[in-house]
Amino acid sequence: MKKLYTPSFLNTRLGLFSLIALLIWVKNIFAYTVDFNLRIENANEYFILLINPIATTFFLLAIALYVRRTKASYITMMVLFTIMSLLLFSNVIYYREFTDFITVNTMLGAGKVASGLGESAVRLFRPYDVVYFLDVLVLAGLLLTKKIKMDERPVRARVAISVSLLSVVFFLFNLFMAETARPQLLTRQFSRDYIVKFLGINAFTVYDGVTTYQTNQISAEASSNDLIEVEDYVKDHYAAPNDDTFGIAKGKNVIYIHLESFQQFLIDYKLKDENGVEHEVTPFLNSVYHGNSTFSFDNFFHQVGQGKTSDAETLFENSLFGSAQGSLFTQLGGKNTFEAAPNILDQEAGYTSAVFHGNTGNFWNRNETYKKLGYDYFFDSNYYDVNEDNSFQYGLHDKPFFNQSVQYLEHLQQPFYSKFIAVSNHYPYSYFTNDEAGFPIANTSDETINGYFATANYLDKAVEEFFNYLKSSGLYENSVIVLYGDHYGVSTSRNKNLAELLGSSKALWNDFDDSSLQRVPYMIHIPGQTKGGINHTYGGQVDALPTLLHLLGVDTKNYIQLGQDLFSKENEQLVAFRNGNYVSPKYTLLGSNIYDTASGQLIEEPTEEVKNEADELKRKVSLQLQISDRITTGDLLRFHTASDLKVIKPEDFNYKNQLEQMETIEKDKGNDSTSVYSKNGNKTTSDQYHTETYQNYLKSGK
Ligand code: GP9
Ligand code: MN
Repeated sequence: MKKLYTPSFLNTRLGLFSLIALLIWVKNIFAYTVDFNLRIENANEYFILLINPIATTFFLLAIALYVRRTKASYITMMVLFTIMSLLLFSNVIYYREFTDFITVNTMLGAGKVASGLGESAVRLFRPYDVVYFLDVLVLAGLLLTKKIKMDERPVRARVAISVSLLSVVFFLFNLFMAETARPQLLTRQFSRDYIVKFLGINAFTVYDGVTTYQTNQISAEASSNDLIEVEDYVKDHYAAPNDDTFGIAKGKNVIYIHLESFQQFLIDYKLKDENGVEHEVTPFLNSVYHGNSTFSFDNFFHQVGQGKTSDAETLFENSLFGSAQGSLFTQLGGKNTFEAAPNILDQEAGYTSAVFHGNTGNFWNRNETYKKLGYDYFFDSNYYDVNEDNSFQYGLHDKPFFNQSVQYLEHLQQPFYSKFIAVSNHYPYSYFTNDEAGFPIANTSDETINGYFATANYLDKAVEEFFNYLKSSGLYENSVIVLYGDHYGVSTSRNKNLAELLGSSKALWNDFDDSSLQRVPYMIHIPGQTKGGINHTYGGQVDALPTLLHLLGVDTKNYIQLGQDLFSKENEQLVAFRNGNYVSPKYTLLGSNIYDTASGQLIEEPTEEVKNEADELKRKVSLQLQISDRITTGDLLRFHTASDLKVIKPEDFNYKNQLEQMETIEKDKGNDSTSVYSKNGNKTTSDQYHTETYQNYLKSGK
């Protein structure tokens, strides 16, 4: 037999160390390209992806270099090699099922995950999976059979330290590159995909472990006594429903339409093109806004922090604020107990619930959080036909999104509580270059602002098409459709560039103008109602849940909610921003400056009386935010048994094969099935959906 030849460098500790590091790198890159779908946007991201396994691999593997005793050192090296390979491979398997990475919480609840994977875990294996562990076995074999000889000479301490230090330096370089490509990557915690894409699996796992530990620490110290103060606050702050509006939408389906990055100023806005011709940006939404079936609000503010969209969701679903830093969905969404809309409506009135969104499920940790909120179904990008042409970095474009959602929507049992998260009108508001192009582009020095109107117009058309479908399918009459903007689209730092388009100027623009622009639409459209109109009450997203529940005839007294029904006569009209500033009909507080809200003037020398009034409002706002933070960081709702809400078990929810799940329910219910599909004689309503591109729309001359 031919003698197996092993290159001599493998007989040194550093030689084997280098080979293992190389193998780990190769396997990571293999997983990135073959198994994970990380949506690489450009050459820079590609570069970061290529380098990201290096620092952590060297850092961890270097531990073996400090071990002087021969055998122990080799064993350490092989154990680390095995652990890193296993971590990668388990993520690969998990990803194939869940399109997500393994969190520390998932590991701790491994039994539950296994049950989520089902008996079918084996079907997740692929023949080529041998690449993930063959190298470990071969090296172990070569060492055991002494084909690779163990080097008796310890690695010099200086060398070991240098490797560790270099890997730290390299990690900092990696982090710097990542932060440049995706600012606030770690603080805002957008998605697990991003952290893996920019820092790699090892770093992701460590980071996730540290943050999980931190959040667990805080909630471990909390006790049911902490709830007393919260309950007192909620009781004092409760605003009783208004008899005129309580229950006017009772029993109706709820269809939330999340208007991405949509600010109030877009409503009724007309953009001038280069010839001075005015173009209404959102004609359809304007018609909804002004219609007498719509209760519209023109002093409604977003209250999000760094968690942006996810914070808006937290506010709307729970009437609680997002976290002071980062995203509550990401930090606590998979772990905390909530008293969220889907659970409340299920319990109080037998609602089915579903979210539709054309982005990957783990963005903002939605796939875990929605279960804890009690959402029966979550249709993420896995349920849509998403390709290069119909999507961008945040997922599927709005027209195909609404269109493709219908095939699932029609199978939901009514009444349902649903949410459609649109996304095309998202920074950087890139211009369409296909058949959707054509709406004028603004002409400012800021590219972001320039495209904002065209993407908003696209969203407007997408929503219109969806409304048309709702009408033709018969859903419309049985539903209340709530449209809201989640947060600003133009960030404060860019507002000066927007000033002229809003009839102001760079020179005149001030902080008060910035705060005024935090208005977002809030429109409650109730077909059949004629008493709608534009309501000037000051309110924020935290107020949406009690407002909606009261319209549906559900009293909110027993729940922990921090907002107030906007129709209530007791509403105090005080809007907290997440940073502690506020707006009220009388005063607006920005930092230490008090403005007169009506005139927008800074009150240069406030009298004692003004100061006291403004301070009192500040105290209330701080208290509301503090109470919210206490509830969320301490996970206090787990102690709130008075609400009698069902305790949610995430393992009861399965966001796989949801069409089959809904069809089974339809079959089981037979004639009692209330889905649109069943009502339509077991025929799809998808053919009632009509969509057209902007170019075709122009041609049709409508
Ligand atoms: C992504 C989308 C955008 O899925 O909801 O979130 P945002 O960046 O606006 O917070
Ligand atoms: Mn958003």
